[in-house]
Amino acid sequence: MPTYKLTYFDIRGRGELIRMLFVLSGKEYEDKRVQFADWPKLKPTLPGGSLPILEIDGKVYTQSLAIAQYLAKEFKLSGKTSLECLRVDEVVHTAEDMLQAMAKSMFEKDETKKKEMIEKLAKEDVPRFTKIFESFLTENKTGFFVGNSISAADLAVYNVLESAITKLGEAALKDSPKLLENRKKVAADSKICNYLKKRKQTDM
Ligand SMILES: N[C@@H](CCC(=O)N[C@@H](CS)C(=O)NCC(=O)O)C(=O)O
Repeated sequence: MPTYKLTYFDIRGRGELIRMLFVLSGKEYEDKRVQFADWPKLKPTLPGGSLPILEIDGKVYTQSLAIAQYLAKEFKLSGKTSLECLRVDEVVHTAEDMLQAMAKSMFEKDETKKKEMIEKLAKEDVPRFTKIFESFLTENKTGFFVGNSISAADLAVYNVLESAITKLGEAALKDSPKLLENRKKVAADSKICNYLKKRKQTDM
C-alpha cells in the first residue's frame, strides 16, 4: 500500500473531495492542514504554488481534480465502465464549476458588491447547478449519480452543496428533492457518517 499525504488549507474547499475519497475507501492518509499564516512561506516551495498537493510515497502531485480522479480509480469509486467514468468526471467537473461560482463572493471585500453577488448566487447560480444535478439523478434513477452506489460524483456534489447550504441555508435545496435524497444516502454510509460527525466546521 502506498503512503499518502494530503496537504491543504484548514477548510473543505478543493481538499475535501480528496479527503472524502480516503474516508469512503477506508484507506489511511495523512491530512496535513496548513494555516493561512504559514502559507506565504510554503507557497514558493511548491511545484504549482498552490494547494492541494498529494504526496504518494513521497512524490508530489498537484491539481485537485486529477488527484481525485486518480484516487477514485484506485479505490474503485470512478465508475465501472468508460461511460460511467465519463459521467462521474462530468459531475465532478460540474461541481468544480459550481465551487468556482461560489468562491467569487467569498473574496469580495466591498460589502455592497458582496451582498449583490450572494443574491445572484441564491437566485441564479445555485439554482442553475442544482437543476443540472437533479437532471443527472432523474436520469440514473437509483438515487446515486452513477450506478447504484456512492462514487466520486456523489462526494463532489455533497461537498459543494455543503458550501451552498452554509452560505444560503437549507433553502438552497428547497426545489431539489432528489439532491436531498442523494445527500441522505451519502451521509448514511457509516464511514462518511462518522467522518461528518467529527470533522471541523468551516465556512467553505
Ligand atoms: N486547479 C487547481 C487550483 C488550485 C488552487 O487555486 N488552490 C487554491 C486553494 S483552493 C490556492 O492554493 N490558493 C492560494 C494561492 O494560490 O496562493 C486545483 O484544482 O488544484
